[in-house]
Amino acid sequence: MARQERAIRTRRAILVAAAEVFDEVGYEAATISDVLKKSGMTKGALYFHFTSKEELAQAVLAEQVTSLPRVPERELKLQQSLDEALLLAYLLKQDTGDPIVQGGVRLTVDQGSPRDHLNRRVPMQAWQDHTESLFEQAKVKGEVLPHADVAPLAKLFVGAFTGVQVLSRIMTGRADLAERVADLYRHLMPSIAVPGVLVRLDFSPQRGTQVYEEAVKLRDAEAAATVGITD
Ligand code: XVR
Repeated sequence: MARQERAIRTRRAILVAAAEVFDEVGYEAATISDVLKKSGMTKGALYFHFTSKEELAQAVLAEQVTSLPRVPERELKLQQSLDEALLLAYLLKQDTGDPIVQGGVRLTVDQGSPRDHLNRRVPMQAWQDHTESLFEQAKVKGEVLPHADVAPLAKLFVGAFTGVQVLSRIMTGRADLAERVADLYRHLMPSIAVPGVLVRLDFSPQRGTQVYEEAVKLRDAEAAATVGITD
């Protein structure tokens, strides 16, 4: 058990270091030796977990969506979606952010070369599926206008989030990302939410910080509970 725990931590440390390197220099320029230097791990440890730079990048891409801590259940599913978007904006911020989310997003939006063999569809498909499922739950609960079709809407939201993220990154180093995301929801929600729900949604961009704290508390509580069961 202790050894397994150690292996998990080592893998994590390598992955975080790789994500940081990818975020700093991009996929092409990144090298395994940068990752070794940053992580402080040995070559043997790295190659035990990952056999190539490509495998490291694919792992960072895969964990992008799961790195987002779960937002506590909201009474309104559409608020939950907005809170997730604000949480993601928070995690993408330069100083407070999450390296896997940041590195993963850079790998996803950098066009790269077809020869790099990275499958950037993996995280995008996961975001689309996740968003669609949340919208579907909102629909079942009667929050969504009857004519609204949740599958194309989910694609629209993922695409729009990506767009404002790229723009905010270029223009302000993501300093205004939370505002841009709140704006996006403020403008799209009226064509999705039924009026009674629309008036109850809280679009304030500052929610991100508070949502982050709540999500981390929830994750820690769940982790403590799991340890309690297996010990
Ligand atoms: O799916 C997403 C949310 O449901 C809000 C719409 C966010 C999708 C983020 C996609 C990611 C990849 C590149 O962000 C990028 O800029 C949480």
